[in-house]
Amino acid sequence: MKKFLHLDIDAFFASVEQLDNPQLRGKPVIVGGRDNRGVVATCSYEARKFGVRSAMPIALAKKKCPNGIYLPVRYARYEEKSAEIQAVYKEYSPLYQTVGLDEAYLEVTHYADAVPIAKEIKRRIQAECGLTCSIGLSYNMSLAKIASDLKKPDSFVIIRPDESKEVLRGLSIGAIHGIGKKSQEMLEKRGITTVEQFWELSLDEVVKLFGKYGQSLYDRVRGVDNREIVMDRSIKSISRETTLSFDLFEKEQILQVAADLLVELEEDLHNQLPDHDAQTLTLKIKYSDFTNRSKQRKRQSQEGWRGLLEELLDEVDVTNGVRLVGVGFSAFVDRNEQKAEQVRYEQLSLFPFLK
Ligand code: TTP
Ligand code: MG
Repeated sequence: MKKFLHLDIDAFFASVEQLDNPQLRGKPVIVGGRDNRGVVATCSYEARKFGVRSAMPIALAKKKCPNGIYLPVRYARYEEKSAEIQAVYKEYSPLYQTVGLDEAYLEVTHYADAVPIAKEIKRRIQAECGLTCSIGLSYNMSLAKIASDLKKPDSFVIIRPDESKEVLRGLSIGAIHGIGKKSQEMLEKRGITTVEQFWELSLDEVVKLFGKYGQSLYDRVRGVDNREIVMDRSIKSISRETTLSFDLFEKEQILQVAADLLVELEEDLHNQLPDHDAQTLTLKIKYSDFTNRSKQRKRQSQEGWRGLLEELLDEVDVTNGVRLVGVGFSAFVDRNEQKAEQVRYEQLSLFPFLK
């Protein structure tokens, strides 16, 4: 039987704000939209007591919680924290799947006892990142997620095989991943609000209601989920650019700017995708007439980025003046996977000698 952890940071954006500004701790903090427009991205648990929720219009939140502290979203900061959190849990398993900025699944079957591992990850995220999280541990991904949600915030819940049926029986249907708001409303019209009521539907009925997702939902409400971890491939490219304070006409000067950006970009790559190498470099130029040009090339195995950057720049005309320079990386490859391939290949090529 496999083992999975699901980890979810508590009130993520709001917790980061409370971490960065101690005066906000213990207070109702609402992060989202500017002024009275827009919606709540999230809010601290203190604000949830007033009935404030994610996706609620800010204007309504202000009615429910007039003394709340309303803050704008600082996405770049949350990404930074997200990278810190990932760096911690990735140490524990090569099989992880990140979901958004603050959630992840980890397969931990290789540990004889995954309980101390879960506790250690939780403790380290608190100590090293300053954030609390909720962790669920179970024998499939769906149940691990249900477990992490069950006693949020700052919780650790295990659902063992002989417990899953009773846990599921007590849930409302919205707790099942894959049953969103619309599906909930549709089911409610049929008088179904709990998992226990959902159990009464036949497979045919569920497939009629949910089409191609029917089978997996039918299984999930019964604690069956055969999904495997899908390694994260969500970041397709990263880039850095800068608008110059005056137009540049000299390649040498433009190269200097681009080379400085390249150094920052390499740092970004290291922070955001610590286990990955980029294969492709892009150079982006915006001319003084605001037209854009970009050039992209794959790096030869051990060629330096700087040399490739010069090559790309050599191929663009700058005589009309350049107002913006950008560089980007794409086509990422996982270094560990490359190593694994190599090992596998070496083992294969050894094979004839073993015969
Ligand atoms: P969630 O994990 O759903 O929410 P949360 O971490 O704020 O609270 P908790 O897990 O304790 O219930 O989402 C993670 C972040 O994603 C959240 O901090 C803000 C953002 N988000 C939105 O921007 N809009 C939304 O509708 C939701 C649900 C989340
Ligand atoms: Mg969360």
